[in-house]
Amino acid sequence: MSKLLLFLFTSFGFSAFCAVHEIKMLNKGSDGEKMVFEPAFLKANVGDTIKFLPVDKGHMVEGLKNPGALPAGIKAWKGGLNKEVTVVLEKEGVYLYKCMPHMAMGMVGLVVAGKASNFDAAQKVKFTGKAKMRMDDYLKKAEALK
Ligand SMILES: [Cu+2]
Repeated sequence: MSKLLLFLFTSFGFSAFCAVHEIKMLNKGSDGEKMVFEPAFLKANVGDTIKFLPVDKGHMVEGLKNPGALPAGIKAWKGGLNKEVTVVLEKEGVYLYKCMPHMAMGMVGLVVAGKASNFDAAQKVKFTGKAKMRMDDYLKKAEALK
């Protein structure tokens, strides 16, 4: 009996409550934009897992170290070039990340886990050029989840 319950709990626990989301690192997105994460804006839940997939070569992903770019207590991760990276969304809030080699081409992204509770701080992180244009768009979507 207890084994059965444990089985039900673990299998349902993972499938029903903790989703795995894939974000592709691409030279060209499905909308024709160059050097993108897809999707670059993602709404997920606390406890979910994000898998960054190096579909095209030459990309990497790292969490921004700027104050407020990640929920309090989350350490910025840094993936290697052409490496798959798994990030568990352990805390509620906004997670800002980038591909260092293509930051100037606007290769940035944003995940919200649950509510965008650190939105005001995340909004203060400075971006320039194309990265700013894209991030402003993602932030607008995140603002609705405050
Ligand atoms: Cu890149």
